[in-house]
Amino acid sequence: MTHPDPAPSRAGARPRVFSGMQPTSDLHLGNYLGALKQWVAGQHERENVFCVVDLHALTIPEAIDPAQLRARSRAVAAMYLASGLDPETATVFVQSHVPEHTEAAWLLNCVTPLGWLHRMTQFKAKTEGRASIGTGLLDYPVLQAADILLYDTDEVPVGEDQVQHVELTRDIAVRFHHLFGDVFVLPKAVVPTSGARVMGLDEPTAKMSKSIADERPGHAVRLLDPPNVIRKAIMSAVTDSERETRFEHASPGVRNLLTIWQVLSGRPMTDLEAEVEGKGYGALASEA
Ligand code: AQP
Repeated sequence: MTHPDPAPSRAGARPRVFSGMQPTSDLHLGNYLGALKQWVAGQHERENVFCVVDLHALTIPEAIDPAQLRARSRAVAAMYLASGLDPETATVFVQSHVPEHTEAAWLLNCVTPLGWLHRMTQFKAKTEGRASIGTGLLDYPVLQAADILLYDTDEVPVGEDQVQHVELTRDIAVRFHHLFGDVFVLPKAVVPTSGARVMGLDEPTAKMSKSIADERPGHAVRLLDPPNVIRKAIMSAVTDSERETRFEHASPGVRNLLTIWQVLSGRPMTDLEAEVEGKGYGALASEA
C-alpha cells in the first residue's frame, strides 16, 4: 500500500519524533545504533517524545516479573538520559502511566483487519516454536500504532525490524480516515543508513536481540557490560575461514563487525577495509 507523504503536522513547527524501547532486558548495541543514537543526534532540531513501552513487554507474560519490569523501566529511562537525551528537550515517560495509549489502541483495533496483523514478520518470528501464543503478541503493533498516532508524530526513528510496524501504523490511520475523516498525522519510519540491523555476534544471520542475549553470553554487547566482557564478546564473534574483509564480499559476521566499527568510528568503510586488509580477523575484531 502506498500513501502520500505526510504533511507537516503543525505549520512552521519542528518535526515531532516519537519512539520507544521495551524494558524486556538490558539494552544492547543494536538498540543503541538502530534507534537511540539517532534520537540523540536529532534532538535539537525536533520535538521529542520518547517512551519506555512497558505494556509491550507484557506480550510474553512468562518472561515477566512485575517488580523486575518496574526496575527495568527505570533502568531503560536512565539509559536514554545516559546516552545523551536532554530532558530539557525531550519528554521521557513510561507508557503505562498514560492510559490513553490503551484507549486509543482499542479504537484502532476495531478498524484493523486481522489479516494485516498475521502478516507481520515480528509476529511470525516471535511465535516460532512457542506452544502458547497470547493475543497481545498478535495485537501489539496496534498498540504501537496508538503510541505513535496519539502524539501527531511525523517521524519514528527505529531499527529496520520496526519499519513494517510503522507502515502498518500508516495503513491503520488511512483506514480510520476513510471511515471517519482525517484525524491523524501520517508518520514515517526513519532508519539509520548504517547500523539499522545489527546482527548477533554469535549468529550473524539473526538480529541482535535482548531476549537472546539473556540466554546466550557472547550474543550481544550490552550497553552496561564492562570493557573486558565487551572485548571477549567481540573477539569471539563468529566470522568465517575466508580472508575477505571487503564489505561487499565479506561473510555476514565480518560485515557485521565492519558495520559496528564503521558506525562507532564515523570513518568511511573504504578506510576501514584498507586498514585490516590482509591482517585477518583478529585485527578486525581488535579494531571493532
Ligand atoms: N539488532 C538491532 N539492530 C538495530 N536496531 C535494533 N533494534 C532492536 N534490535 C536491533 C531497535 O531498537 C529499538 C527498541 O527495540 P524494542 O525494545 O522495541 O524491541 P525489539 O525490536 O524487539 O528489540 P530486541 O532487542 O530484539 O528486544 P526483545 O528481545 O525484547 O524482543 C527499536 O527501534 C528497534 O528497531
